[in-house]
Amino acid sequence: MTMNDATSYVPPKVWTWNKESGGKFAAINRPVSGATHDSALPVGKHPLQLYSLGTPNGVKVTVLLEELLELGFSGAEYDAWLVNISEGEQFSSGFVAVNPNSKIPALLDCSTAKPTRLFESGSMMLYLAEKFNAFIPKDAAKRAECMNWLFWNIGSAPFLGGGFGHFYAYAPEKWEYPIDRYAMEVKRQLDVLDKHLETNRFLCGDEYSIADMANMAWYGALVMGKLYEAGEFLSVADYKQVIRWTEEIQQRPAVKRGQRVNRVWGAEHHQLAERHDAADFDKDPTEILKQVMARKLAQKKP
Ligand SMILES: N[C@@H](CCC(=O)N[C@@H](CS)C(=O)NCC(=O)O)C(=O)O
Repeated sequence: MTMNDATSYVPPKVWTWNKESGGKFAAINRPVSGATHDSALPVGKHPLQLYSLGTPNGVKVTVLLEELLELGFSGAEYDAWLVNISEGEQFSSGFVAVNPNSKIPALLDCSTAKPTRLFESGSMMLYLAEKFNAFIPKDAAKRAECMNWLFWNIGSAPFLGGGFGHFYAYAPEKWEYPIDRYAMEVKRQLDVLDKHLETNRFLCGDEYSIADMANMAWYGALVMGKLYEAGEFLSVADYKQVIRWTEEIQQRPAVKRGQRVNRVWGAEHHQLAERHDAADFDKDPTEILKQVMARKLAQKKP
């Protein structure tokens, strides 16, 4: 049966895992959690150890870390280790100990008496913003608004990524029903942002905050045509305020740097497989990727 016979599919009484679902991530999808293999995570010299990949959820955190460093917080120095999710590296015993949910990003704060583990990008952003008291409004009403837009992002982006992106770009076939359903929802979300940004420079007024960083990683990338090659399909040019907001934030040096970290696809000068030092941004990205791959290969050898 091809999936376009979907109308003839009758779900069994009890779902069982008897075949791969197909599509880009089928080989790593499992209906159970936990580690698939024993492997410790590498630990570098900095207070913060990030295990991630340059997807929108990863970029939220690397942009925030680069913004904190730009403000001069040396406690935000970090090692960003590459986690190759299509190779199943998020299922190593070391990774699962930091994030039992096996998804990037995962973060360890080694500056606390006992290292503090963090999973979920929103949790990390709030933790870091509170730790350094930066990029989060001090005024209670504005802070509440910042939380509104941060949590809006955590709730909404899965419809963009797991819903629209999955069916438009990654599913083994194109099906009209899910593409229609999620295109409608994503356009509605863009409209929510667009209307709010008509009267607000940033998501919580004049203050650039973690709410902007979280949403930029998803909706900014989308309107720049950098997600799922869906700019034209979703008529992103219609969302003029989202574009105005994106263009302003994209000028920030920390945003430019943060978007490169743990990115191993696209134009070479936009990549940086791992970041262990501020000077890494000036190094040859191909050379860094080669070194990272060689280390991973050596680790796998018995
Ligand atoms: N709600 C999570 C979502 C994280 C997430 O979905 N990460 C994806 C990459 S963007 C992942 O690691 N996928 C690997 C997998 O599903 O096995 C967060 O915001 O941190």
